[in-house]
Amino acid sequence: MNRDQDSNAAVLAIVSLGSNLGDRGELIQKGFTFLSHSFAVRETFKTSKIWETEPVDCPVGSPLFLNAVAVFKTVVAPRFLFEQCQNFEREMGREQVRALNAPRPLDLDLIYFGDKIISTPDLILPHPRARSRGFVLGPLAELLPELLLPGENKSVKVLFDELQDRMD
Ligand code: PH2
Ligand code: MG
Ligand code: MG
Repeated sequence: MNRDQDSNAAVLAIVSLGSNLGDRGELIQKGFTFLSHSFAVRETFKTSKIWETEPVDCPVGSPLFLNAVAVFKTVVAPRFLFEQCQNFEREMGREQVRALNAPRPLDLDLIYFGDKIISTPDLILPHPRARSRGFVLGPLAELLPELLLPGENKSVKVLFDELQDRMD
């Protein structure tokens, strides 16, 4: 598989990080280091604060998550980024066969890759649930409040604020 994109222009990528098993803070930090060292074009790597969040659509009794978002420019191809993230999740101890949304040491989800729209069985871009998940939108709104996800006419900040209002 090709590591690089066809064009050599850097593209903005967004990865959401989540952990609710093991040393969550250390795992998120390891995720940041992995992403910045493996894919980011120099000096274009930003991270949100780390948020502690309630599990959403997880098995009853699941532990709280730590979540964060990383935003960076990259010249690698989206599928390469996706597959490397999956390999790193496994390196951090994630089980291959697991129950839906079971607790995990580290989850790295590719949320956005420039204006790319991809629809394959294992990789959909932009991430289909990003626009309805506070644990993605909140950290992302810190970094890119005005961003419009492809196919969406409300900014990340507006989507997050609306989600918060529905929770009240
Ligand atoms: N990830 C999920 C399902 N539910 N809930 C929170 N709070 N944080 C997550 O990262 C998360 C979730 C699927 O990967
Ligand atoms: Mg996930
Ligand atoms: Mg995932």
